[in-house]
Amino acid sequence: MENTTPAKKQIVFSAIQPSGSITLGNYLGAVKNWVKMQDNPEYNCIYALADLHTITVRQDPAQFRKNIIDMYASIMACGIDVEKAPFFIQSHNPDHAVMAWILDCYTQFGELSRMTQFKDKSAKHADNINAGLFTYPSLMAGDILLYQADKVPVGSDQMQHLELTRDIANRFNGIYGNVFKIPEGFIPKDGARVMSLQNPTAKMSKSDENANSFILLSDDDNVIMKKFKRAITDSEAKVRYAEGKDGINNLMSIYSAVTGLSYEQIEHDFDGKGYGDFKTAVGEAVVAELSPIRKRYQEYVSDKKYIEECYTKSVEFVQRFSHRTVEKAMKKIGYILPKH
Ligand code: ATP
Ligand code: LTN
Repeated sequence: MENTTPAKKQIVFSAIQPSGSITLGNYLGAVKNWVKMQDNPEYNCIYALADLHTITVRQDPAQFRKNIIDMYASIMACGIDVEKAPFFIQSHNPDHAVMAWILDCYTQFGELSRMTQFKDKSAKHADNINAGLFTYPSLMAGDILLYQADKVPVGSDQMQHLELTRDIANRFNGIYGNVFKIPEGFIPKDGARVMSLQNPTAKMSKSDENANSFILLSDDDNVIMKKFKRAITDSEAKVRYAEGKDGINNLMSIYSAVTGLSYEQIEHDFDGKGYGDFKTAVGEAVVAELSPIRKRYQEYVSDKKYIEECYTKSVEFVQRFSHRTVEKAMKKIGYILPKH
């Protein structure tokens, strides 16, 4: 792995939960940027599968195991190359659990109570509002702070967690001196919040009950085209970006994120055409982007040995950075460390 000089380059860290298949929202909001940043020589990137976070919602063991491998293979298929950016499994590095506990003790009950993801998920899983669901943000803060990350590419729904991460880090630094780098979010211009195709005022989410509301990376070309054709729009029948046209705005934002075309260009190209033509164009652009990923996924997922090699090598690489931060924080707090 090349990135052995983290001091000079900016450090990028991000993670995704293995809670099911990747949606177009996850891809455009986060993973597409992971790949871009990995290929940019200004950055040293570290990525993780946040499987410790996932058990805040009860998981079936066999399905969970499968999701971890599937998600790992899917992210690799999106273009992550562990030779450029280590991609490890969070539970393989115990420093995350240690740092989460430490940060729990520097995070206030009131702060955690205000997190919208906590409120949403407790409403959705009212029979299992466990302590982990509540302290989820300090585990996430630990993920980021352990690697002294400068930038964190995420979708806009994670900004609140990122703000809390900054507050916790500033609080800790305020007491003990400069222990943690203060990270910044990195939100894409288009695709930061991909909306449901069936209810464009709500976020596209893989846990939505209506399968027509989301696109999965595993959907085949026909399914993708069908889902776009059924997407909810308005009655104006004019392709333009405007307040109140949530369905069309969402489709334009997806189209722009995938093709790189500006809204003006899209409006110009579809001037005089109806929504049917536009939906077909969006569907085709998404198919062109996702179908090579689906093919690569098939190759990776059937090569368990290669995947194993990638995550093992990755965790070995990142641990020396995370361990340095844990020891630094522990010493500042007053802990006595073993002699090595
Ligand atoms: P769930 O639906 O189970 O709550 P999720 O689809 O929100 O999960 P996460 O694993 O929580 O997925 O998120 C992974 C990354 O994808 C995060 O960076 C998040 O901000 C981003 N993301 C999730 N949904 C969207 C979306 N609709 N648009 C843009 N980015 C998104
Ligand atoms: N909470 C994030 C996943 C996540 C994460 C992180 C993202 C866990 N740890 C660290 C960025 C940095 C989510 O996507 N729901």
